[in-house]
Amino acid sequence: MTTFSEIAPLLEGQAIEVPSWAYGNSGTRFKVFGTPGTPRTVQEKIADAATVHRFTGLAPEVSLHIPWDLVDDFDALRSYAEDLGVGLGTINSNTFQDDDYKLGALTHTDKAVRQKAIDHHFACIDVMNATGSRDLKIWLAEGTNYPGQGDIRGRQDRLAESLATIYDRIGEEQRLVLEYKFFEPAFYHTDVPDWGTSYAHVSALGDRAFVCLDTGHHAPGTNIEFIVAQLIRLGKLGSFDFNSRFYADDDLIVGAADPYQLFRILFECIRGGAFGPDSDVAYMLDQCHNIEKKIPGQIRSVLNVQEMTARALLVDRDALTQAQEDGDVLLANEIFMDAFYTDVRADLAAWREGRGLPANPMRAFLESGYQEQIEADRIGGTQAGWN
Ligand code: LRH
Ligand code: MN
Ligand code: MN
Repeated sequence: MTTFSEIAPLLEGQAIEVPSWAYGNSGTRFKVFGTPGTPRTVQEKIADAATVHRFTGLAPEVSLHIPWDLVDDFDALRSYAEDLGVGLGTINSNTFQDDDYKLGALTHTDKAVRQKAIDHHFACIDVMNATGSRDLKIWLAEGTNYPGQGDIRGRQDRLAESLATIYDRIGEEQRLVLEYKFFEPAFYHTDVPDWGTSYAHVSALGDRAFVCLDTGHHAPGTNIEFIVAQLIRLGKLGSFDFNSRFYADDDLIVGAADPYQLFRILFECIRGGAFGPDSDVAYMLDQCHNIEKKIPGQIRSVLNVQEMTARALLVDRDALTQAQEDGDVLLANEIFMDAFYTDVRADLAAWREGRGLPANPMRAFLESGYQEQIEADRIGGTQAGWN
């Protein structure tokens, strides 16, 4: 049996990147509820993200979405973030909120529209150069709603060409990560619906292109940890967008719907060498907090990832391998489940205290007065959100 003290050093340095948009208002197509204290500016979103890091020690980078987080001076934004103790992480492009992209962006039949979308990615790379970001994350809201509406094959060919043009522009130390999603907003076909399509494109691009796996972007019942294992095996797992879902792309708090699935995913990361200082995989959240307070929602999220990581590290891998090789089905499953059922919360609390962090980050935040302060200060102006 592996003990907590044996795995504790491996938790050191765990980093979960948080999305700027988690701090802004969001909602469904039915209603966006405003939350008191919601940031009005990118700077306020970063300040809130830095607060999550201050209380948990787990979230040293904030991911930006362009143009939601567009500012005049990204060098200044970087210094602002660094002064608050966080860095600027992945830059997410956005080709889903412009009328020109109604029928496609990187896949559009009109070369001028494709070039506009490519230019947007070039602008994102300029942002990355100023912020010091490593990853350009591309998610494409492209596809068709009706059979016959578009030439599926032609769209793939144009996509490959557009991606190659963008990839040519990224720097030696930078990476392109391509996210897939099986439906929505397109409902008949999506141009990058699954990991295989993303893998085909990033493999054609080169060594600095990888797949981004968003946990909410699969059909119900999909074995996501299998995809994780396969992508790690192929050397093409670039990043995660963590969230949880009951039905579709719900973007709920990671680990809320199915902590066991999160455990299984993290186990495959650990097993595959994609966890720890030698791994380049970016662990990011991609979530929205429609009805709950955003900062506590993010604190809960990063703690959920930490907790399931600790449990996944507790799997006695030697014993597991032995049981697997012996063909002992029930023992292998028992070893796996023993780790999953281990309550690590008290150990983690003590471990945090040993590092000068609050034993209970959620309670410490609620008692800190930060929420009351932002609710009092951030009155007026337009609240930032999914705009
Ligand atoms: C698409 C997505 C993608 C976007 C984010 C806001 O559903 O997961 O990562 O950038 O949501
Ligand atoms: Mn995502
Ligand atoms: Mn999504």
